[in-house]
Amino acid sequence: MHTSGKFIVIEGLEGAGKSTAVAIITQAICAAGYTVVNTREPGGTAMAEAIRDIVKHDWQEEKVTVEAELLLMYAARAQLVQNIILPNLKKGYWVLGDRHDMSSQAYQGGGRQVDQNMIENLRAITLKNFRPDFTLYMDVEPQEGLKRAKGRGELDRIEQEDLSFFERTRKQYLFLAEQDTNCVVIDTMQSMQSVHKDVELAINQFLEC
Ligand code: Z5A
Repeated sequence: MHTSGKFIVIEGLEGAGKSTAVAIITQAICAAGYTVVNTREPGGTAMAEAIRDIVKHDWQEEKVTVEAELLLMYAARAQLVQNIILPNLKKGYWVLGDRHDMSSQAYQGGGRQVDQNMIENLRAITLKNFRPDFTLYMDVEPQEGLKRAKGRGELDRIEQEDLSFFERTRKQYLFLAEQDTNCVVIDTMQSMQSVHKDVELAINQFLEC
């Protein structure tokens, strides 16, 4: 499918500061004269939001299997890409995603240690060759990210995983970011002010290209 808008994605562990980065980038893209459509994953359509509730929910005695979690992430993504992302890109709008496929590769591939071939097959079915034009990976040490997330209130099912899960997820994120020439890593262990500056610099450099 031919698209004329750009697809930008913010990635990172919980508490990395994605929400703030989304606000800064939205403002920068609007200032450059483009219309921005914001999405989040899992979620962003009525059905995908229902899936979000399911995956974030704690089912107590019923164990959520690694396979069910993985398939639900891709089901939500299929709904969002086909109903929202691609049609808006085709109209020439820019789409700013709070998480996308890199999350599945990092959380399910790294954290849950799902076989890479299984993820590749689901990617091929769901996304074909569709990829973000630009990704900002907000890097945070898991302990610090979880501390920030806890400061905001109750932790959901995935956030309750042990530290080693988030360490594997971060390691995979860093590996993926290094392989991706369209990805910039932002160090979010700095002050909020320095993080803001780095995010602004990264988006402005992309806008100038
Ligand atoms: N998931 C998955 O497993 N597979 C997939 O394919 C996809 C997702 C798509 C979605 O949860 C969950 O689904 C997520 C991954 C999984 N689960 N986990 N665990 P979500 O969307 O509800 O949660 P999130 O994406 O992790 O959002 P978050 O916790 O809100 O993170 P954030 O947006 O990066 O954080 P924030 O709200 O911007 O900042 C958190 C707090 O930290 C806030 O009070 C800030 O003021 C503070 N903060 C931020 N930056 C700083 C700095 N630099 N210094 C000090 N304090 C700071």
